[in-house]
Amino acid sequence: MSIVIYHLSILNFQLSLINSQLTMITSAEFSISNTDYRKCPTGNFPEYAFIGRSNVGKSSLINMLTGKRDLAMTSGKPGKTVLINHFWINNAWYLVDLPGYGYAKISKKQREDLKRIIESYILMREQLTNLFVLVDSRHEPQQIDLDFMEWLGVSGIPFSIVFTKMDKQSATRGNANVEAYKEKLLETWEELPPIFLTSSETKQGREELLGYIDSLNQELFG
Ligand SMILES: Nc1nc2c(ncn2[C@@H]2O[C@H](COP(=O)(O)OP(=O)(O)OP(=O)(O)O)[C@@H](O)[C@H]2O)c(=O)[nH]1
Ligand SMILES: [Mg+2]
Repeated sequence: MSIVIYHLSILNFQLSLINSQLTMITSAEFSISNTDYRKCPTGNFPEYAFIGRSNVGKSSLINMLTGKRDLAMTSGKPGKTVLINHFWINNAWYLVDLPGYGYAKISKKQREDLKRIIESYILMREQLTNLFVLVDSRHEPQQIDLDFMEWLGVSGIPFSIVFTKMDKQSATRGNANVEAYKEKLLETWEELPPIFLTSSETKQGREELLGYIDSLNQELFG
């Protein structure tokens, strides 16, 4: 009996090793910054892009996922990322840091330029496999995010929702906010997209997000 249990636990250990290897990031390098999706990297590699309001934590999340503190540029001030930034992961796929939307303190022209850059990338970039829409877990649903997700739905863009900054409040409060958000979404959506709860400070959600990307890669590569 004890031998069987011993063997089972070895098997379990090996399985968990395979699992953690699958979701491991072995290399992450900055590739290129662009304002035009047509100048983004060539080749048919899957891309996973991060979008959301300015300052929500897109660049920090990319650094947390890759384990590289300074890979994507972050800032306490909103409006830091103004280009489409590609990061080459495991010599096989890209993470893409996009500019934020909804930042009020820029000119109308700058806002329109950013909107055009973001929208054309999302609508036209064939390699875009999944878009992660980030929302701050501390706030009530914001109309600008709900409208953006509505636009994604109408445009047929596959997306997931990532709640950020979970460390900035108690787990009870954070989970309650996420539940309230889901209820709000269900007023207009028949089904909820995949949802992830994250913190770039505590690395909460890292395994889940990487595991999800991995499962989509597996679907593509077999
Ligand atoms: N406590 C905490 N702070 C975070 C987290 N994620 C981001 N921040 C902070 O939030 C601020 C904005 O983070 P960024 O990653 O630059 O946000 P962004 O969405 O890329 O912003 P833009 O590029 O301006 O659109 C920075 O001061 C980060 O340190 C988190 O999970 N927890
Ligand atoms: Mg940024």
